[in-house]
Amino acid sequence: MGYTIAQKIIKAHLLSGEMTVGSEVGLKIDQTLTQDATGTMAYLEFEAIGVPRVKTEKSVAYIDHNTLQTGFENADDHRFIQSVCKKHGIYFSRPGNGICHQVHLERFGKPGKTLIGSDSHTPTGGGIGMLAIGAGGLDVAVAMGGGAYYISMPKMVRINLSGKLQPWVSAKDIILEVLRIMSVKGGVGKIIEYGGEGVKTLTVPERATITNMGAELGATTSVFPSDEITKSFMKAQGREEDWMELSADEDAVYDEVINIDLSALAPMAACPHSPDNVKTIEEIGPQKIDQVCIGSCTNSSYLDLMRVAAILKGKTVHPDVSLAIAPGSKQVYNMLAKNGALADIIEAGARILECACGPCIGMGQSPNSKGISLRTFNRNFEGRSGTRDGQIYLVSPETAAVSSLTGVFTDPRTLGEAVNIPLPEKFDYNDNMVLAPAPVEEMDSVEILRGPNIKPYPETAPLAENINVPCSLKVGDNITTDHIMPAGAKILPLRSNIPAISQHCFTVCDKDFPSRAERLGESIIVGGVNYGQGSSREHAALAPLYLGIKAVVVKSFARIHRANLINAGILPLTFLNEADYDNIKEGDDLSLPNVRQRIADGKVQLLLINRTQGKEIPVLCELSGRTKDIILAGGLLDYTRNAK
Ligand code: MIC
Ligand code: SF4
Repeated sequence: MGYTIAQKIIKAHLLSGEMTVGSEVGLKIDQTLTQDATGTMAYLEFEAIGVPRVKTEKSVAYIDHNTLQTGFENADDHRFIQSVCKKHGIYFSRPGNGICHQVHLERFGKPGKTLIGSDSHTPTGGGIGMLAIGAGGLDVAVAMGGGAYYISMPKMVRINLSGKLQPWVSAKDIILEVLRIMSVKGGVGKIIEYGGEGVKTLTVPERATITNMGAELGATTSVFPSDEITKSFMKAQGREEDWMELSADEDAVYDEVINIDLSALAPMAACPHSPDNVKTIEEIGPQKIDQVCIGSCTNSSYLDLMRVAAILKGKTVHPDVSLAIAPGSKQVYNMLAKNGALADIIEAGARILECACGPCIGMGQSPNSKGISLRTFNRNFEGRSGTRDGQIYLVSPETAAVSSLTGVFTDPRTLGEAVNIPLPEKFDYNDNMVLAPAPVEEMDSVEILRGPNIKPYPETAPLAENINVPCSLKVGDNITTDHIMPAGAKILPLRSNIPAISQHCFTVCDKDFPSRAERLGESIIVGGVNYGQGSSREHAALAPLYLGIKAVVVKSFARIHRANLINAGILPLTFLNEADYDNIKEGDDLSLPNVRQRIADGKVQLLLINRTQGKEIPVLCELSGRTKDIILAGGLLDYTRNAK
């Protein structure tokens, strides 16, 4: 039996476990990336692990999220990360160099290698045939220290692409179609591989748009083959020697196959407030819009922005629309500046931002009240834009650009004949904004620079014998990490300060939650399906840890968040019978008797007693040998320290 692309990479990196679906596999990690909003914590954790020099082939730290710098906090974090990188062997991509996923694809990613990143959109690297996975900061810290990264062996999904996109229909429309078919939880426990004749019609930046937004399916990762198209992209980046061919075997077996005819696709939008709430632009109709934002790690490549510039050239943005554009990297920005496309964009009236995440994470450009904003980004969760009642639609750069001119939702196919924008034979690359670490012999003299807002990792304790605590919060289905630990310009500066940021935990759902949890001392949270979807931010586990959350009981979890809860020593429990969700109310007194002993004995089923309602609720605590030991120890940091 042949192997899929992902199975080939996993096999070549397998340190422990067997490649049977659902069983835990430990992988050797070749590369890591961090960004600044998760990076400070990840490097504090790396320091706590105590390994002097990273053991990966390449580790890169990017500064791209917290670049508004409305106070000293972010600048201090940047300086801290820069000094850690210099000392411990990590490359440092300076603020201004671009968004981690875009830059990593351009300059560092390699087909056939493994990459984990403390950001959920790390699978962007799958666009060049990497096995690139989003993870919590602590998992990245452990991998930098030479430890394995563990996943449960995913199912394999093959998406066969046939035909060719019509003019003005875009790679974004392909992934929106996949989201329409599979939903935001359809990819959980799966790796999505693309194949078929249609793959040959897609350039690397287009493939990367698709693998990037595979994160919104809840998938472990997404991957394209590495072929001649990949080779010419890497050659144009001056990195031909980093290329290798990689494709699935003819007789590879997939658990699920989906067929998509590219020629049948139309421009689409993910409507508020979920990336899988997909409609065609035609179905939405010519509704008035207020704002357009173009950029983010999904759609900010040279190709995307050249298409946007071609649409805007010689025109003026509609008087009722604000258009903001953030190129994905310095390379892209610079090339647009040199070839005149930037002038076309400026001339049309766009508001040009620095190359960073910006509005995607609510760092500026929040829309007006009830404002309809078309964005080329990947997430439209409620409130994420910084405007609580903002109506965010996720669209392609082509749909965004043409709509910014007309002031209403507009199908870009109305533009008529397509413009042909070939990828350059040579990108204008220059790594002058990437700082190499100090040589080993100088590392001891590098001083780590810590600002006053940088606080230590919260206190942990080994799992207690019994848990007798109330339910402090009950939430519904599809709770995102943006609900649990909101981001945005006001809260992001607190990412290095868990006591302070925890005061914002769950305030989107219930503004009194932090004070109530603190008053109760210790408590349990109850939730519905796909709890914790979205970001990899471990703050969505560390803030609850700080607020005394001992367990989270839900119908089902999103992958990265579940791993982050375990890493933080919080019990991730699922209802054996989903209907029992109705048997707990906020404020009920709950018990998990003999919980430590039962988990130590390897019991999967535990008893949750609702003492207020006098009900016994069976719950599942599915842990492997390793994750069991992590939970017993009180989290991955203690487990790793104890193992030393
Ligand atoms: C996001 O898009 O939600 C983020 C901000 O990039 C997060 C990381 C974070 O919260 O810092 C992610 O996707 O993991
Ligand atoms: Fe940055 Fe947005 Fe991409 Fe997250 S999704 S890495 S915030 S651009």
